[in-house]
Amino acid sequence: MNKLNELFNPNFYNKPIKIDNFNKEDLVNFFKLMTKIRLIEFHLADERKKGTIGGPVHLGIGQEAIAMGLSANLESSDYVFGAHRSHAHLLALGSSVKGLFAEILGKETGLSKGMGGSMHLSDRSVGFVGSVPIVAGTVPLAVGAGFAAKIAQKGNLSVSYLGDGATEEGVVQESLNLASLYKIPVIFMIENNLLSSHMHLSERQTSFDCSRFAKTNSIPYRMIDGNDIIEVYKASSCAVKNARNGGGPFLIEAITYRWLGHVDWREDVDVGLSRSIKELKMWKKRDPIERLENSLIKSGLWDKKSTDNLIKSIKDEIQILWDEALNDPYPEKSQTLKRVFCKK
Ligand SMILES: Cc1ncc(C[n+]2csc(CCOP(=O)(O)OP(=O)(O)O)c2C)c(N)n1
Repeated sequence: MNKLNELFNPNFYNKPIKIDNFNKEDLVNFFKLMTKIRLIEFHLADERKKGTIGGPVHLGIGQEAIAMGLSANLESSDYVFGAHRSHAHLLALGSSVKGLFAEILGKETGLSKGMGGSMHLSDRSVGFVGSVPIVAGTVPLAVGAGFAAKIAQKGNLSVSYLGDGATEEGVVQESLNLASLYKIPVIFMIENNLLSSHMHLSERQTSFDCSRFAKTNSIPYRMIDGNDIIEVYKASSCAVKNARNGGGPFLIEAITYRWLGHVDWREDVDVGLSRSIKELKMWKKRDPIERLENSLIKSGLWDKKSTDNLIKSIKDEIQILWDEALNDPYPEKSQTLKRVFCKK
């Protein structure tokens, strides 16, 4: 079996990851933040199920290593663009958990002042320009921001997170072409989780490999196991150096799998042709967080008791911030005209 096929096979890449020669303190911090992001998303899943959250939430549980590994290489002066499933993209940059909670609840104290909900997030203080639900809608915006960064010559770059489904939009091909032609410092991070809503990649494309679009546009690329934080970190570091040194765009295709279905708390194992509970269970063995935890424990840097304590303290913090957000006020209705409708 070649590497490409292996990467899509849930039976491979489930062992502890290789952490030798990597900064141990960073690894523990990665583990802590990824665990926090996951618990936050599980909390949101529960609250959505209970009905406390009114709007839809698209959760990326299982994909945490991608945002973590890339964000650890970025500066707050960079321009990061997400999509409809962007809680991790935002949180891995160090954004406010309370701000996210309040936004999802539609509160005045939310990151977008309660006007956006889960799919319209923005926090410029950490470099997160924004996310929108229109699939691939942010890809050309990231290219534009990268172009502006190139002209400004301050060494900044932009990031475009997109899914395998988004690569089916024509605007992605136009964006790749333009980025390559003008050597724009933009990193295209494809989170290839094999699914677009409920449809498997094999029903939508002639190949599993989305990085072929980089090849046809002469863009350097890496195709990696997206559930291995070290692989993501290294590929991202290479892409970031390339962009900051004037090398232009870089595409990373990170193979992963989401544990929950397209939207909200359900697993969607009973819909779609290719997602079964059996397949989901196999992919869970490739859990990016557990694989890192096992490596840390094996190296004597961590132990199970510390994980238990960590989970408890994160859950307590989540509850406090959630309760605070629940008690915050809703924006005045009149604010919609000021904040959503733009009149010149
Ligand atoms: C232009 C557009 N077409 C269709 C949709 C409906 N839609 C929302 S998410 C989604 C699937 C996107 O799949 P992918 O890019 O692989 O990301 P994933 O959801 O797997 O993270 C679709 C088709 C949309 N929001 N925008």
